Amino acid sequence: MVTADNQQEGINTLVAQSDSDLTGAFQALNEALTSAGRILLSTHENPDGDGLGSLLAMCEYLKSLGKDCRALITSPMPEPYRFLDPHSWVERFDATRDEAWLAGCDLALDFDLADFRRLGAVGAALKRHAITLATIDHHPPAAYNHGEQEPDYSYVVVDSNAPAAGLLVWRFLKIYSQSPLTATMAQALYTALVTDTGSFKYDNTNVEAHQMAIDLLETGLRPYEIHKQIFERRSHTQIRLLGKLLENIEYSDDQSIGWCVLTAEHLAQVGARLEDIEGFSEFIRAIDGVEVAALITELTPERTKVSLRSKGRVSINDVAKRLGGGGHAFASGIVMEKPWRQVLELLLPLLEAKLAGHGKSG
Ligand SMILES: [Mn+2]
Repeated sequence: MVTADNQQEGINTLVAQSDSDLTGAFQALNEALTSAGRILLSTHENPDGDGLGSLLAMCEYLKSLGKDCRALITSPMPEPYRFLDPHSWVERFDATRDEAWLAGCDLALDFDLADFRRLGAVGAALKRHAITLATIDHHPPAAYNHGEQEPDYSYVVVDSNAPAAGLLVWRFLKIYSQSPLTATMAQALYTALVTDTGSFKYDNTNVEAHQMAIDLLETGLRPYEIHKQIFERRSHTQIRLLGKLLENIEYSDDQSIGWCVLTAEHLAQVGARLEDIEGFSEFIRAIDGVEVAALITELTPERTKVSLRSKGRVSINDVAKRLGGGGHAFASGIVMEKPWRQVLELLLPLLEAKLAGHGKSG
């Protein structure tokens, strides 16, 4: 159901709840984009294929409409996704250079965000200048961390059944774009889709994911060319880090929980960076008998990142939320301001309790 709260206080908020009828929300967003002159696009810190693919497809569309549109993110552009951005539209936000431009925006549209804090410096600047906010997302509302600092969104397009935010962008473009998808748009959207569905493997893969794939392939897109760019570019550093992971996987007594701690020292020993860890938590989940996988990464002595993955018997985003994070039912994350040992002590009992409540064997 689409509910419109736009009668209240002049706020035009449209929220779709757990189904895919986004007609009203899309329409409101389309009107906002059409009337805006200057539009900022962004996505979360450490952006992934979904955030960047969604953003770049929309960026190309808006530029084709003649909009003064820029893509500013709080993190550097990750190397594996540079091929999506032949014109280098994605820029790392630089307050000195960009704040004056940002202050003149009519609208800021973010993708795949879930938590406003994940906009980093871009979000802080948007708040300073009270820019009108819009989001296209597929995180379940329960995963949202509405801190006190969370600003009001004027346009909300959220469908938690969508396997990727990019699927919502694809739907939007199929309705409103007057021209067919270009090769670069199709490539960006396909990347969003394959990264968030684990190449059509994960539980979120549905009929529409495949319908979208058909539509994108009909533009002439070559899936393997994209697959190679994203999934077959493991660096030697990454393989050495994978070695560290394999040496350090631990299990609960019944082996239903598998976890690994990668410390700053492990990373330093092989010369790896944090982005080299991408995909490792799925690797632990793939082990026979493991129901829940946790990858604990030491960011600093006082800051720890946790990636949680579930095989589907139990959801883990409630555990993530209890510790201050969030995400999808079977793929969630947390960044905690604690040393990794403390994080592990808090996390493991919560996961054990979760699995105990669902029967550990069978
Ligand atoms: Mn996503």
